[in-house]
Amino acid sequence: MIIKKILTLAYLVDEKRVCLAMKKRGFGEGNWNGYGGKLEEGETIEQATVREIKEESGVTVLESSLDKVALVEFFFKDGKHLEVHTFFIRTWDGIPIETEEMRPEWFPYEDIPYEKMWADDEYWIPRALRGEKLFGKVWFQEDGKTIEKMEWSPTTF
Ligand code: 6OG
Repeated sequence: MIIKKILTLAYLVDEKRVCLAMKKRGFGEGNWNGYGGKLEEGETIEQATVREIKEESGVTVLESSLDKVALVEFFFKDGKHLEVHTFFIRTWDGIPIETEEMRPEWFPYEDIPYEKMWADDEYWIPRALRGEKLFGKVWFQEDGKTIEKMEWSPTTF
């Protein structure tokens, strides 16, 4: 059965660094990632992005501060299909705190720990940090984490 899920993913960024969070539980546990999750009933993608970042990091973000940088579709062999809407945020209120789910840390652009992140990240994050907007499709192998094939194309949002 094909189950398509819509997810949000957002990164706090400044001119030199990205805030990543260590996922302490759930899908992607043990990986550094941005903040995000599933849409709740009736929510827009932007509303869900703002809510998730508040829940997971404590910071307050306005929808107008969301800069959409990528839309990536992931295909897994078990039929799971994810559509991940990804944003960079350069203006927010507060300081990211450790929560039940996430432990935040700031990384310089050149020191992003790609070896402890989802395998797709090293292909699109550097491009997004240089200002590109991307639409991607990523197919994973049976293990659910090794990339089988990918397609990336420039887009506009
Ligand atoms: P919950 O299901 O725990 O949120 N996510 C991914 N992020 C990257 N960079 N690569 C992937 O490759 C991803 N798959 C999911 C979306 C899961 C969070 O993890 C992100 C959500 O922010 C497959 O609520």
